[in-house]
Amino acid sequence: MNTSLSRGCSYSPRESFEYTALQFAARRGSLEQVRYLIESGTDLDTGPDPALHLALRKQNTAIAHVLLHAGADFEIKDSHGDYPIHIACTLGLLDVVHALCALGCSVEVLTAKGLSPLHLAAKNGHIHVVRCLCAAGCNIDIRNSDNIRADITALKYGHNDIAELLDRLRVTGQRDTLARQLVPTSKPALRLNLRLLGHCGVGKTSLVKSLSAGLFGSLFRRSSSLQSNKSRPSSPINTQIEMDVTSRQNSLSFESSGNYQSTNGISVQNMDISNVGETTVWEFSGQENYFPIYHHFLWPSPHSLTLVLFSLEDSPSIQVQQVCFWLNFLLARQPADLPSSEYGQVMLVATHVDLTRAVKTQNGEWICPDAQKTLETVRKIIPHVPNLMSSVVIMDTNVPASYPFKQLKSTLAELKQECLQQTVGTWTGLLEATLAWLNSLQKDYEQFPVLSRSTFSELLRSQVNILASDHHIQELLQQLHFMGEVFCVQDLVVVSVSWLGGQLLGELFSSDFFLHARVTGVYTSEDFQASFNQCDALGALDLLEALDVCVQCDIEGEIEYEFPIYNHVETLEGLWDSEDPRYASKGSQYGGLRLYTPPGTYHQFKSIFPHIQVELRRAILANYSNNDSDMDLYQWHLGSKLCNTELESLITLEEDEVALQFIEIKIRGPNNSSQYCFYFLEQIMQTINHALLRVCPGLLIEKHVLSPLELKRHSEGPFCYPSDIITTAMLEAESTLDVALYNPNVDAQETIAQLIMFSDLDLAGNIQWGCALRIQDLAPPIKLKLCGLLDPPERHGRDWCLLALRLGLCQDKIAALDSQHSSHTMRLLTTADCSIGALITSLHELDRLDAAEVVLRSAPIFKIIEHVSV
Ligand SMILES: Nc1nc2c(ncn2[C@@H]2O[C@H](COP(=O)(O)OP(=O)(O)O)[C@@H](O)[C@H]2O)c(=O)[nH]1
Ligand SMILES: [Mg+2]
Repeated sequence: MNTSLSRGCSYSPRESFEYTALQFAARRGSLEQVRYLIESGTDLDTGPDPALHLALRKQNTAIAHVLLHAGADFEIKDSHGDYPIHIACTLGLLDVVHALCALGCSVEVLTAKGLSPLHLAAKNGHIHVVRCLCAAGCNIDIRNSDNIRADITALKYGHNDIAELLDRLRVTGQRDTLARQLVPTSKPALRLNLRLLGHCGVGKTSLVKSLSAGLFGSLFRRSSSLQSNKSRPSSPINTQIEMDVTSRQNSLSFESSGNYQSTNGISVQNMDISNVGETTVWEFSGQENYFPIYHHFLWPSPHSLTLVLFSLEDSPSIQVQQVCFWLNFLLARQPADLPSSEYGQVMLVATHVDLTRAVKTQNGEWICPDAQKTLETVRKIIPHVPNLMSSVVIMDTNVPASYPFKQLKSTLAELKQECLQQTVGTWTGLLEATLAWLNSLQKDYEQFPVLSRSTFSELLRSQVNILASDHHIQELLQQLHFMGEVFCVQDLVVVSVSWLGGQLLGELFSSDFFLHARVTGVYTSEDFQASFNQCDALGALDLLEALDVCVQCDIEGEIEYEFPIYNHVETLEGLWDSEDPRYASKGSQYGGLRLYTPPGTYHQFKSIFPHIQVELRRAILANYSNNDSDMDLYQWHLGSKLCNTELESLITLEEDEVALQFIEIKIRGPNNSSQYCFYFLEQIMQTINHALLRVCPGLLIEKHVLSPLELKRHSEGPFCYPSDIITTAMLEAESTLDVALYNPNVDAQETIAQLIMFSDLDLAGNIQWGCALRIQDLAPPIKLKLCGLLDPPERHGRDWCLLALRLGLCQDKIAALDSQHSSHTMRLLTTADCSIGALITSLHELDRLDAAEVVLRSAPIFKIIEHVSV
């Protein structure tokens, strides 16, 4: 350090010329340098103004933390006579005050001017700091050298809230009790979540009722159920039907016929199950209308048991289809890259066994090999469901206290035992007090149990614990959310989850409401109030917007809400006019994609498409606010048309002959618009991906490419190149740009440049082809699927281990992948340094065509390396 230079430019020589390098760095805010100096063993506390004090005066809190962590002395004064706690309290540096208190710093020392930390915080209006000091046990009656208490100081400076806080603590004498509430105890805060999924009529509600019924109730339940059996909507008893997956491939009917009362929305109940304890039970209706909101409630939780119910009255193929649907649905809604311990358990439950020819053993266990067979078939089709239990519970859901219910309860009890350890030390008195308080809060907000986070905090502080910091409250809300006691979304806290799932969403997504909803799906708040008068419309609309169900649009000064789920406007003719002169010339551009879910997964897009429409609308609104008002979006039932000056695109949800759903995206532009088209398509894909990530981060998506030649000719049913064909061809070609694929519809070849780049070879420089990308670029769901295939030992040893050898990993590295706690394949895929092309080749060489196909179908075809905005 050039001392003469710093002396020359320093305005107060007393403060600078004797500084060490650490003091300079701390003052200037060079975190890296501070770290380096600490590592090199420099003295931390050189005075008279130590580095810690200097960093704090400049509010360089990150540096202050590093210094404290490194052991800087926090009980020394600087040249002004201040301790670090004084500076932090004056400036309101809550994190630092917190850290100092945690380190046991004395909080009652006076400054040279005779002020205590509490006085400094009170004088400067830092209520968060005041709370922190009080929680840390600081004497609230402490007086300054003029014999004045801090609450009086606060009043003098106009900080009435602080004065009130201190006053209340003093008057009630509860300070110590409240402070103790904030400290975690050694108790676990564990509430299991039991989730029930399954088609309508499989017995979810009955199971929940039986679970909660006592012995007396159970006798009554049996007799009531006997009368209702005949009304169950189902196919005839026929377990003899052959597994016929082709003819009834997609007979996944979500109808709830029959005259039993199907559950609306999500029914949420808190139950105290014997031998298990408090459990939140979530029944998800099997009615399709409700599926678009389930992702909000199916987050991965290690403390959950998810039951997938199916009825043994249905044919085996229907059983398998339904179970596969629900497992895929669940997998799609959870991020795919968590350690398996984060997902909770999944178990199949076969119901209606009393209506089959199955028999019971002496202890009441049903013997029904068909149920186990369903599970085995499902495991073959979806081998990558984390924590899917290897046995099925077989039951008559209407007989509580029977053997299968004991089985279910003991599974829950075991899960609880496993989770206890992880949650030990998370219970606080604050949580306990809040749980007790929630009842009265729900009563106060009975009409509309939704609060903003700030109102919740305010009430909690005034009615439960005035010392709770923002951080305490945030943590508390998270705990309550995972327990199912409240539901937090964005800035809102719903304090009655059963109201949210049953009354609000149950009603608004019911088929009855759909039937009478506005065809356009567009409501003003008055319209909405008129069709839904159970609660305040504006409040409900805010909540629905936070749940991504609707988008608020400002149409020339009038506020309207667009609900794509209600939109039942039919497709207009002429939306994609083949005669439009702009797109009829020889040089006009056409291109498009189809998004599929992998073979064997059905019906996954329907509940997601409205979210894509919400996201498209938001993208347009964002563009409007950027003054780029050339964008236009028109939406109808399961379709959207997005236009950008000269370009047009059509985004629709379609179904093919075998009822396979896919999303189709078509783009067109006039002469010389290839680059624009390419980036426009990319932009739309980003918007769609955004919705997909939000709703179903675990869904595996395949991108197939539509024939540009046929799109341009407006052929009916243009040829669509499957992604695996494209990737295989790219892998085999000398150079990717040489790839040309055969289109049987027109008996001609189309080149990769035509398929991907709107024939513009200049774009090649902005693209990196899929096979050359690293395996880390594979989406998490692909990796999870590969884990399902490659983790289990294989007869000829062709598993993750041989793959690792092929990919060139040395013995040491392979040994390092071996761990009991997570998937070997996942570790291999996150650590190995190889390209996607090399992975496919290795899998082929190993003769693991199953795994190779997964990668071929779902790996990205290309990635853009240079973004251009259009
Ligand atoms: N015989 C018999 N009937 C059942 C069983 N489970 C449900 N049911 C009947 O099937 C109908 C639909 O049941 P419910 O629990 O409401 O189905 P959910 O739509 O899955 O909630 C009701 O009439 C039930 O009594 C079962 O295991 N055996
Ligand atoms: Mg039900």
